[in-house]
Amino acid sequence: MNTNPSTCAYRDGHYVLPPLPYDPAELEPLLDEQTVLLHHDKHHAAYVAGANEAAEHLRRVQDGDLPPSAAPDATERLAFNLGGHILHCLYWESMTPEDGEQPMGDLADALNRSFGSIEGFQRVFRAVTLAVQGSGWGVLGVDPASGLLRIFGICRHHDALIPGFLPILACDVWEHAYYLRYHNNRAGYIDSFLSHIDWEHTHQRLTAICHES
Ligand code: MN3
Repeated sequence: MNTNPSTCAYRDGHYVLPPLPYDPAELEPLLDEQTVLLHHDKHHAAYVAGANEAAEHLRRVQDGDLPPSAAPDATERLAFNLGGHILHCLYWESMTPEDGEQPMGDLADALNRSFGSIEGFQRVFRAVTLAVQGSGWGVLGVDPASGLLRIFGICRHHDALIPGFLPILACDVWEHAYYLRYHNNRAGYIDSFLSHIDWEHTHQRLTAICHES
């Protein structure tokens, strides 16, 4: 599997919807098949289409086919839809049908260094993700200044991110991600997500970032 969602998300001049890395029914009991299929085939696909449309509008501004006044709106739509596309690529790769996988090696060391313990990571991730107002994400990634792992709550797909932050794990807390199964119990969904994290691929993403820098 490609460990860098940003490279699996664009091909031949267009953003593309990658296939799910597992059979959608396999994520039971974390998520039901209907939720996964709707989420991937409708919601994620719509962000891909929206990112391509916004990028095309920006090309038309460059070429003089659209007035310069169209650029700010197209840029905002690109940020929203491209943020959604990249985070959804990461989301699918953040989960595994396996239950109770544990972080190992360098990733376990980084979590311990950054949060004191795996339990410390879980405590902060749960609290931050639960508190995201409205639609958004809980994201774990690398702080480019300190090299420590940090957790941020992101509103929508692109608000409240620091420059240079490199996400390696993402939990979607838009209601479309969990409402069919968990209804208003976001905390129950987050706890289930925490026990189905694909730590092996998260480790590969961290390794890829560390080797690039
Ligand atoms: Mn979503």
